[in-house]
Amino acid sequence: MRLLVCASLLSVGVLSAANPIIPQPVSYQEKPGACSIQAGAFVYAPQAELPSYLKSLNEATGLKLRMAPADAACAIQFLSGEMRGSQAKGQTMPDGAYHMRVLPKVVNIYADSRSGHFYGLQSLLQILRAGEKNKGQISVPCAEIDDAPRFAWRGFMLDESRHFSGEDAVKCLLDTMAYYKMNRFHWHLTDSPGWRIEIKKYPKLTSVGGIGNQTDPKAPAAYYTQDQIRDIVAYAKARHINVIPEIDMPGHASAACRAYPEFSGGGSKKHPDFTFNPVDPATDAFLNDILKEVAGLFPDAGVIHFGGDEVHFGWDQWPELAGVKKLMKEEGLKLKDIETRFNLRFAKVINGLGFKTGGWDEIARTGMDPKQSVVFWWRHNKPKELSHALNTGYDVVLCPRRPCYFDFVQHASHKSGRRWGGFNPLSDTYGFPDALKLPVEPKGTILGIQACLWTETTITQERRDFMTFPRLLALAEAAWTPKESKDFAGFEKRLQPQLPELKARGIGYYDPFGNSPEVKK
Ligand code: TNX
Repeated sequence: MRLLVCASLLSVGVLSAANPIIPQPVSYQEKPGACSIQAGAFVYAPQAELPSYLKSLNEATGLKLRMAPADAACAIQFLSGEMRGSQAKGQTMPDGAYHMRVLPKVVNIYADSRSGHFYGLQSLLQILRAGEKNKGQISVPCAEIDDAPRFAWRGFMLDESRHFSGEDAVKCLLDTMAYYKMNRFHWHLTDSPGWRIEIKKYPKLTSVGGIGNQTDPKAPAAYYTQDQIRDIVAYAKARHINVIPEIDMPGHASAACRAYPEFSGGGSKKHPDFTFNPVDPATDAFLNDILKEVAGLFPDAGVIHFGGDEVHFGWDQWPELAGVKKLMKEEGLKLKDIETRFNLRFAKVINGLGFKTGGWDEIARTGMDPKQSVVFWWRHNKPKELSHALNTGYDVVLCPRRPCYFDFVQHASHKSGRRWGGFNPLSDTYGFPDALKLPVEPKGTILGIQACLWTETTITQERRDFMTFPRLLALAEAAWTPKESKDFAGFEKRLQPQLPELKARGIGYYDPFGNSPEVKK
C-alpha cells in the first residue's frame, strides 16, 4: 500500500530530484545508470545487525531479501570504512557517519560505527521506498552519498504528564525518530497534573499521583511500570536513541505532593502544592530514593534531567516553612538562594549516581559544575541566558520556544495552541539555528537541537501528531544537515512523498501543501 502510493507519486513527477532522503545528506551525487535489487537477493551485514536490517529492508521493499551465504554475490553490503578504498587513507569514520555507493550491481554502505551503518540503512530504506517497483524488483538511480551528522544531539521531548501518550505511541514515535536519524528522546515524566513513572519505594506516586491530567483531574491513573520503562529504553537503544528521563524539581511537583503531602513545600494560588520542600531532610531523602531508582532504570542515559524551571511560580509559601524562615533570618538568604542551594544539592546527587545533570536554562545561574551539567536553553526571549551559559562553560542543547516548541501553532489560521509574538511555522523550525547569534569563542559546546511537545493543549494522539508532524522532519533535517547543504524548497519537495508514508504508519500530520483541517483537541 505504502509503496503503491510512493510509486504513483513518482509517476506524476512530484519527485523531481533523484534524492528522496530526509534529512538531506551532506552530499548526494547522482551517477549514470540504475541499480535493480531483485527479490530474494542477498544482504551482507555484521552478524549482530543482520536480522534487524533484513527485517527493516523487507518491510520497506517486500523483496524477501536474505542473509548471504559465504562468498555469494550480494546486492546490499554493510562494510567497514576502510573498504571504501583510497579515500579512506586509514582514517576511521566518525560516529554516525556513512558513505554509500549505489552501483549498477550492488549497494555498498561503509561506516566505522554501528550508528553509521544504521543511518546508512535508514537512507537506503528511503531510497528503496522511492524507487521504481517493477515485477519483483526495485530500481533506484546510481549515486554516491557522503553523510555525517551536524549535531551530536538530535532530540525530541515529550510531556507525558499533562496528557499521557502511552507505550504504543512512544514506540511509534521512536521508530519515526530513528527513521529520520534522531537520537535523543527526552522523556518529561513528571509534572503537576500527573506522575508517570513507577517508583517501587513510593507506590502512591503512581497510584495517587498518576491520577488525573491537564483536562480531567479524575482521569484514571496512567503511568509506566518499571518493566515498561526498561522495555522502551531497550527499544530506543536498538534504534540508536538515548532516553533521557526528566524528574522535575523543586517546582512542577503537585502530583508528587498530592501523593505524599508531607514532602510538599506549598505553592501559590494558581499553582497549589507546586514545590517540594526545599529545606527538609526527609524530603531530600525521598527525592534521593526516587533518583536512585530512576538511575537504575536508565543506565545509559548519560544525563538525568531534574527540571529546575519556573520555581518562582509556586514558592509563595516557602517563607512559612520553618527551615526557610530560619535561613532567611539567620543567613539573610532570599528565596532564589534557597532554590539555588536545593539545585546544587541535587545536581551533586545526580552526579554521584554517575550522570550529568540536565536542567532548563535557569540552572546556568546556580553555579552548578559546568563539566557535570547540560543546560537546555528554552527562553528564546532571553538570548543573554544562552550566551551566559556558553561563556560559563556549560554544554547546551538548543530548544527555544520559538521555533522548537511544538505546542505553538504552525499556521496563521490555526486557533488552538500557543503563540508568543508569533508562532512556529515549518520554515522557522527548518531554518534553526542558522541565524542564531552565538558568542565568538564560547567555553561550552552546543550539543545540538531539540523540539519539545508540551501537551497542555494536546488531549488526543491525533492532535499530538498534528502538532508534531511534519515539523519533526524539519527539526530532524535541521539537526543533521550542515548549514551549507540545507535548502527549504528542496526539503519541501522531499517532504511531499513522506506524508503518505507517515499516513501508512498510522501517523497524523498537518499538511502544509493541502488544506488539512486543524485538529483542535
Ligand atoms: C514552559 S519549558 C514550561 C512548561 C510548559 C511550556 C508550554 C519549561 C521549562 N517550562 O512547563 O509546558 O512552557 O509552552
